Amino acid sequence: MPDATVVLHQFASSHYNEKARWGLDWKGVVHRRETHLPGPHALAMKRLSGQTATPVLCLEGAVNAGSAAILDALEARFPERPLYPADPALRERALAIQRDFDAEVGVAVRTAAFSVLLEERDHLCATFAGHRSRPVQALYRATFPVLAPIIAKANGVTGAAAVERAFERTQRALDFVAREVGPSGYLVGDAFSVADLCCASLLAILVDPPHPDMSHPKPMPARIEAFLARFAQHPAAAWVLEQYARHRPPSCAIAV
Ligand SMILES: N[C@@H](CCC(=O)N[C@@H](CS)C(=O)NCC(=O)O)C(=O)O
Repeated sequence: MPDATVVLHQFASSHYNEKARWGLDWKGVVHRRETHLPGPHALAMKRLSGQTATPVLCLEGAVNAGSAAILDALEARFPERPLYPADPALRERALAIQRDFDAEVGVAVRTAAFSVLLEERDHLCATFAGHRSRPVQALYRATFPVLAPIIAKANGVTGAAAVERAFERTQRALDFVAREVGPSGYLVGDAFSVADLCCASLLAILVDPPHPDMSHPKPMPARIEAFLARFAQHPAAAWVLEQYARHRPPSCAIAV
């Protein structure tokens, strides 16, 4: 696949963006990544796609906004290594799981994670701006007193009750995965599908998988270690790590 025709506009780390990266890498699609800084990204995304959220995938002239739309476009254009089950009932089940996780779980996990990340601004800056030059990182870090309340609001960190609800929803999502994974080790049918990719991506921030696209910058502050420790013993955490070990390919992104 020629490189210049596939460009992923993304945030570093970021679990919805991880869904798109995993889809591209699963399909073996060579692509370029434009990594935006949260905050300054908004204008560029709005111009490109008419909305501000990442991920956005430019694929052979078409602009696809949102992780589910991106996986759908990839599945249509690159049917090899299918992510959608062939059986219509299984496919509907897999897509329904994706819809629920996209709508609720990704949002809740993000609120839970940001409630801690906002207390660790150097770590937050390293996570989202670590790929930038030192002066840009310093500038980004310097804007945090202004940006922090905006980031908090945008990520649902609006008070103790909201954060508690987010942790509860996160816990229920982990319980769902532990309950639903069948004897095959997969959520739907007996093969890796969009359901597994979606759930593993959106829960990855809870387990720090050893993949360069998602692992926390090291060393991790004690508060981040404590956040991860909350989930470490859950069977779904082991399942997420297993999906990464067995089904998360190395990046197909080309350096520019
Ligand atoms: N439902 C969307 C959610 C995307 C989303 O919430 N993206 C976040 C990063 S995790 C974002 O770009 N937020 C900034 C914004 O919306 O301007 C998807 O599945 O892609």
